Amino acid sequence: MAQQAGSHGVTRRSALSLLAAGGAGSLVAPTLLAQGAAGEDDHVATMLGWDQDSGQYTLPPLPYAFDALEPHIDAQTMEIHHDRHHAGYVRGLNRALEGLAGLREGTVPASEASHLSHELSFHGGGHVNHTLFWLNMSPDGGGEPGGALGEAIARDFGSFEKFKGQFASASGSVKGSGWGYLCLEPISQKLIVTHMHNQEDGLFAGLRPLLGVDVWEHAYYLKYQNRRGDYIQAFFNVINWEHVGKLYEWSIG
Ligand code: MN3
Repeated sequence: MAQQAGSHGVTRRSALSLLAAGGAGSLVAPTLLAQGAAGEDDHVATMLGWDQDSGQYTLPPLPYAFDALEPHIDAQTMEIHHDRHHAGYVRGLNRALEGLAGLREGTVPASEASHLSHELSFHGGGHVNHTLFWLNMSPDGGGEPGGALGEAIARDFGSFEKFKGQFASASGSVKGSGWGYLCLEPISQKLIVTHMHNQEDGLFAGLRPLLGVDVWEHAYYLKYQNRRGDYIQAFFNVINWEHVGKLYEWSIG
């Protein structure tokens, strides 16, 4: 497994490089940074696999075994999804950052700027989305959230069941590849459910993502084939509400 975050004092800067990516990087990173603001910057870098020595992002280890979410999410899907797909986003992110550095230094032609910006947004989004996704799940997950998040869901959706229906519907109706998301809208301080396409678009700036479900086919096809709805229902059995609740509390600050 790749090494984890090294030296101290760079974590905010490294997370901010994702912020600069735009797209989902600009959505998930503030939620992670909210924790940094509480004085735990090192943890932010660890979560995102920042390695100061190499100056690159590394693939954060899965916080549980590949088969830990069986029977809801199968081990083979988890292994391919984490070790190949997520690893590919990390490689793409590092490649884009390297290319952009070359652009600044004049070793990469200016005509590459648009392509590199898209690559940074796409792969940076992929990296932060998946980092959050693994933490959104747990072998001890499922059930319903308590605490402040449980109260906010009841307040903003009417009930947990109504939230669940909206989340399943938003996630199930992504056309092509994308994500379903439960977010905090920071101006009104209300929870909303929405979805985004691919790794980056579809959410307006400032939303704080709390819970995401990956509905790219690679996330479920081996076990569920075309039955995306069954996969989404199974996802509810592994949601780590404790972690989602912490993100909510950091986000409302
Ligand atoms: Mn995925």
